[in-house]
Amino acid sequence: MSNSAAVTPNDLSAFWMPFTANRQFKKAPRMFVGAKDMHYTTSDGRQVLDGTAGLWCVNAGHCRPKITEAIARQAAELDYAPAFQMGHPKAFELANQLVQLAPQGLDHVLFTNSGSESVETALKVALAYHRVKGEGSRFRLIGRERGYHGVNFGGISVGGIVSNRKMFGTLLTGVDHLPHTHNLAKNAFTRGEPDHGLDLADELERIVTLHDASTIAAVIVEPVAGSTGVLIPPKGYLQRLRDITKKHGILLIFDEVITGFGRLGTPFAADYFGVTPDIMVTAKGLTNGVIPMGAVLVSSEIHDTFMQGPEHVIEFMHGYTYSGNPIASAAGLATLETYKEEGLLQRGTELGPYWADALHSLKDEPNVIDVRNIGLVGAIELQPIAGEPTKRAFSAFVKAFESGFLIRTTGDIIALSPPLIVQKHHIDELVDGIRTVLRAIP
Ligand code: PXG
Repeated sequence: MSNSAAVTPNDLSAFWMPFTANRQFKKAPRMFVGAKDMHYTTSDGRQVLDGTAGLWCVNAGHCRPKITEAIARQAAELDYAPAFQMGHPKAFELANQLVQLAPQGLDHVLFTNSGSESVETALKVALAYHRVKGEGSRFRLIGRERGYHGVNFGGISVGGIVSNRKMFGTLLTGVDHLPHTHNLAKNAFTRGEPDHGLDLADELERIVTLHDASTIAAVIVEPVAGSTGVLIPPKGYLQRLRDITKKHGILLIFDEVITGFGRLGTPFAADYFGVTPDIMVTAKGLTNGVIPMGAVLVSSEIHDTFMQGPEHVIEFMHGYTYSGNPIASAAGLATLETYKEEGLLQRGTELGPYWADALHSLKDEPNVIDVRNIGLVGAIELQPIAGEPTKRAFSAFVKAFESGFLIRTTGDIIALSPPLIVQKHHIDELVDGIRTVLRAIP
């Protein structure tokens, strides 16, 4: 139906929207009714350039035929198969493809339905692994300030976003946090990895000394923190975390929900930084955001540790009704095929320098206090309005939407992560649009 009036619901009260200022939204709703490739169509018939790949997930662009057709075909052929004690071929095929794509050594896959569930799965694997190995004293989980690991209890416990944590009681016990690495005083306007802050990885040694390694199960970090505004790790930082965790028998978990599937110009951030974790958490780009699905990749050492005892006994007491759902698996396979056929996982490497130049041309625009970039991700940090944090960036978001392009804001930071099919002229359009917005807002 193309008549927008007919598809716009007139009562918005029933749907309590996620992570949304509900009352404000419902007074002036922003609705999408269609999408194709790099653009959304709004309910009033306007085209909006997608500067954020939806919510960092539509890496191949919107409504790609291979993916939509695979979903339709699968829905008609095998809609659902029980996930426990039964199988269907596409889940196995997708797991194999993921293992092929992932860094060497991550050889086994647990399927989930979201990034949040992938995080919970990874944390539970880590705790149970140590216990099965006879090291059940390793119960602590270490996250990082400004980390985002979804919204479930494990994820907000290891996460480092105060507003996502403070309302929810005691969370998980036995959690500690590394300091975040964001340092504008030393690193503002850096292209790629900043020079300062490697020593912050050594804080892990301090935490290990404080608690003793024998109590620590795992460290979880986003290789590049996305949600809190594109925080790029200092040079050598992730390798240092790898060295320290290995030394102490602590598992390293990379949350690649955003960085996975080509965001940095390599299949995973682990490839970009040349650092392989023990567990890798993914979702979003796995199915191009089209069908909810996540995947957790684990090392053979972890997997094989569980595969003992009587064979009729379930080795790991965990899973979801929709783990490896047939339609999600079909979407995942078609998505990986699209990435491969079009070379999308390498686009960030090819276009990276152009992207960086375009973003950094905003350096001298009003209120810009930092520009940072890596792969096809970027952030423009704005000076907050005194006494009204987040207001300036939110005005930019609304103004941008009205002007025909979608950006994402977090705090007073504009975050950008276009679909990987983005062309140079889209980048110019996006950056020029942001320039105009920055000049127009207070
Ligand atoms: N880990 C990371 C690193 C994420 O970025 C999750 C876990 C949770 O995924 P689910 O699928 O449960 O939402 C995420 C999600 C934003 C934004 O604008 C980021 C996310 C979700 C929505 C908005 O920064 N990341």
